[in-house]
Amino acid sequence: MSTEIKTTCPYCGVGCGVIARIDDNGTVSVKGDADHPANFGRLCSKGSALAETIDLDGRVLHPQINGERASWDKALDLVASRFSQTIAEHGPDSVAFYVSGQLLTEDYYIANKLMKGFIGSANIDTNSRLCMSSSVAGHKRAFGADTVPGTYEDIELADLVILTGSNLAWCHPVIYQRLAAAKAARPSMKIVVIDPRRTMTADIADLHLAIRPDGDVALFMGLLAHLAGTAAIDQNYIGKHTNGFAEAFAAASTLDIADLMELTGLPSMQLRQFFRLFEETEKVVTCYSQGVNQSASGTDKVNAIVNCHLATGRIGRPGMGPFSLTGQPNAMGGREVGGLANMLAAHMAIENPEDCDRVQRFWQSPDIARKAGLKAVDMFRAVADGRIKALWIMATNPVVSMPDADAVAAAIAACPFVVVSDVLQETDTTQYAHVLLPSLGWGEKDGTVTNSERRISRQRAFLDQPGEAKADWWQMAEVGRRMGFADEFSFPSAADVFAEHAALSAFENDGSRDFDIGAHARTDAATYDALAPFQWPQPEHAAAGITRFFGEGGFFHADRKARFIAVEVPVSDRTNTDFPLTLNTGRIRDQWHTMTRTGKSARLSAHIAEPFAEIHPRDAMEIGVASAALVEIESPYGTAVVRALVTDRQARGSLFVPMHWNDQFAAKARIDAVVAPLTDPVSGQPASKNVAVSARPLRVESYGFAVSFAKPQNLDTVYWALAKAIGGWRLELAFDAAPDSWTEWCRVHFGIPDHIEPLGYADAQSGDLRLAFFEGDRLLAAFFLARQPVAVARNWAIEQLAVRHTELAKRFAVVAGRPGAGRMDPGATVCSCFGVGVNQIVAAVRGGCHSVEAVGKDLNAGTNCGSCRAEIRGIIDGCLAAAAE
Ligand SMILES: Nc1nc2c(c(=O)[nH]1)N[C@H]1C(S)=C(S)[C@@H](COP(=O)(O)OP(=O)(O)OC[C@H]3O[C@@H](n4cnc5c(=O)[nH]c(N)nc54)[C@H](O)[C@@H]3O)O[C@H]1N2
Ligand SMILES: Nc1nc2c(c(=O)[nH]1)N[C@H]1C(S)=C(S)[C@@H](COP(=O)(O)OP(=O)(O)OC[C@H]3O[C@@H](n4cnc5c(=O)[nH]c(N)nc54)[C@H](O)[C@@H]3O)O[C@H]1N2
Ligand code: SF4
Ligand SMILES: [Mo]
Repeated sequence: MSTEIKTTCPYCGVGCGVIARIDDNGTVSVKGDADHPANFGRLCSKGSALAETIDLDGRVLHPQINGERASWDKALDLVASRFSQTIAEHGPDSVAFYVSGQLLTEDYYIANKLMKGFIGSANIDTNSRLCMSSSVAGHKRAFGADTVPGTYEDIELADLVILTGSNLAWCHPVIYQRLAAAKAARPSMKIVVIDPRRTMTADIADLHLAIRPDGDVALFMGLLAHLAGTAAIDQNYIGKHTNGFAEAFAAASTLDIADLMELTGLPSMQLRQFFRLFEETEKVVTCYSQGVNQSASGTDKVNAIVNCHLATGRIGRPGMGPFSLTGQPNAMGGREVGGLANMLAAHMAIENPEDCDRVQRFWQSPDIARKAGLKAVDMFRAVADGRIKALWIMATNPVVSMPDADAVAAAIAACPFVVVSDVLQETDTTQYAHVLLPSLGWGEKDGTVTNSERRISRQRAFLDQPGEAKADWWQMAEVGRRMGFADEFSFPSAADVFAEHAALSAFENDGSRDFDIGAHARTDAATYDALAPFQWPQPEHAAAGITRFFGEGGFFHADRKARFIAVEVPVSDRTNTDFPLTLNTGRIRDQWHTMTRTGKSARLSAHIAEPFAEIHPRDAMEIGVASAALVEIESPYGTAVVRALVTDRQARGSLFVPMHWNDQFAAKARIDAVVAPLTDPVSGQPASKNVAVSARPLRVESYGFAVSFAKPQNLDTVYWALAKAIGGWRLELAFDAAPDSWTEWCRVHFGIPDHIEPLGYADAQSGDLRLAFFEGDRLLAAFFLARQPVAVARNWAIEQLAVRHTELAKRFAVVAGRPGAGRMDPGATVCSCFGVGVNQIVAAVRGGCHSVEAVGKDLNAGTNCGSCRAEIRGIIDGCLAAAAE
């Protein structure tokens, strides 16, 4: 017997349906939900590994005050009284909430209601400021509301899909799979990828435009000017449904082809090819993500794109439209409840007094915020300079993810009262909490999320609630009650919160507000339980179905027309030659943000196990960093140390570093410590993709690699990076001086008992040293040291943690650091579902498997979630090209 529960993946904004299956013995496994309209059964590597991340290791299970266990009553009373007291003494703007697009809609609704309606301040902002706020601002300028017009189906129906500032293959893998399948079925479909880097996504592109950082506004201005002179322009749509075309066109036509080449860094041939493709293809969808949003010109980028769709009337019809891909599972739900400091609730505007009155009437609240609160970067500045004296951080890890992260850490450390609600005991942020509240995590909590295509799905609990952990909405509601608003925050369950949220969306809504889910205003426990995924809008009495906006106009400005925005080319402020390089930051396939969940999975950690900087071969040569050496990256704000990954996928003059690593997993790889707190002037979103930095090699005396059964403790070397491995941990190291005894060093950090003597090998001349500690036939730790980056077969070494070493010869093989005869080193993991390494794939290709399918037949690689198929194709192409030379 087993139970199956339908729920939604807690990672990216694709919002895939997941079926969790619990066996009688309590074992949980997950698979894709074939009935869910976002994924139709597909999952990516992260979704497939969900069951590996739900253990209670490292969880916070009881409330704590100053590090001491406390009861919920005591903790909540303290939070309520400190917030009330601070407000009484210093006014409502002296407190703040910093929340997250990973909260469920119900959590988010309560947080926003408490701050805006009852505390009476708009000082609630969210990590969506770092993620979606430029899209929100761009939508509001163009459409009069924060509306995503299209659906995922449009991406499949299009004849041209433009992906700009999106690494879809790694960040929205199931949309990528849907796109790849559509193209395979209909090869005439064209894909254009616009990204300074040649990413895995670029591998399915017919055209890759390696644009200069922040060249996007110019590119789409050029496109608008080009379209204006062609039959693609839709005068009828422009005339009937829009304003401001003449001004936008005039602004766009100031650039000639030479300007465009200069500003975008693209050859004229490619520019013309791109312009012509857009001109000649009616069904075009432009998907964009953080390469667009996270920029000092992010809002203008959004509007430059939207302008081209409005000018051609290619919006809101099947296969057509601009498409902002949301990052977090509930980025959209957060926008619906008004979780940003400059929004109100249910897509109503904080700057509109009628909206404020309406929300206040609905909430029957004593007060309502009537002006925007502080946006994330400004909020933490206000914490730093003492204007904000009480702060509640929920479901986000700002010490890792905020720009100028060291200053953010210092601000939080100095704040008189800090509450953190998280699922983990130890994160870079929880260490600063005066009150740490244990939250329920995925699988334990109930609520809803909205994905990129406006589809609302249930997350359902299928696990027992661990320890004393409680839902985030409950924590906030309890504090609201204790601050004196008992009636307004008495919600028996998440279903009641959802029903109130739905009712507010329909309240006095005559169709002038896009967000209306009035059909669900009477949701009760039973209907909530059974709620099937649905797309909004769904006003009362409206039937569920595929929904699109704006095909026939109907925008949300007062005149019901859209606005063209006359964007201008951003001025570059790169004058400081001390920081000549551009730092671009982003994501890798198998880690999620600050690694608090994906970092628990050995399988996911095997894909890329340490922080790195992609660097162009010529830049590497000029700076003097060899491949696999360590590189130190510096800006006026901070420094980071990561591994150099020399590759011509990276453009000259830029570095790419992932945002994931933090102080729990590496010595000094919080890249946001280096990122400047520069923001887009309209949206306030940080420009995390174009940061002026310098880079230099980090000179070290020796490099190390280790595998250890026990988690390595108290690491303090110039460089270390820790990752979970099957059977234990793997550790990359570098030393700037040798300790007195390497054996002792290993004992201390790997927890090796004194009675165990290592098997060892040392070569004083080369500096090579290897130590292996066995307890009986089991390997406890193996340590490899060299003057150059250590060349040991990593995955093979990790496997030694799990096998029995009964023969002495096998133990010596560990010291030798390489497999014995007849045993291949699998190499770095490419397919995390089946644990297939690069060396195995290369061998299969040499053995005659010349397609992704053939490799799949031979090794299973790429046949489950498919997230690695682009990489497998790359390996095949690389091998075949090498063979042809
Ligand atoms: N595996 C994984 N998936 C995730 C996440 C994760 O942590 N891990 N996080 C989720 C979240 S919250 C988000 S917001 C999304 C983000 O999803 P994406 O936006 O696709 O991911 P990023 O890697 O941040 O950035 C995308 C690309 O923008 C490019 N870029 C940089 N500068 C420019 C520029 O000036 N112009 C253009 N056109 N492109 C540029 C970068 O080179 C990068 O390849 O991913 C979601 N999915
Ligand atoms: N340099 C650079 N910086 C970036 C970005 C970038 O591309 N480059 N991207 C930005 C973007 S788009 C985003 S979205 C942010 C993401 O950055 P964060 O939001 O800081 O990243 P997460 O690791 O997702 O943090 C979520 C936290 O909530 C906890 N958590 C998990 N589930 C729950 C729950 O149910 N309840 C509670 N209370 N806590 C929970 C996790 O343990 C973790 O500590 O980073 C931003 N920062
Ligand atoms: S694409 Fe992957 S991470 Fe995103 S929702 Fe689907 S399974 Fe989860
Ligand atoms: Mo994000």
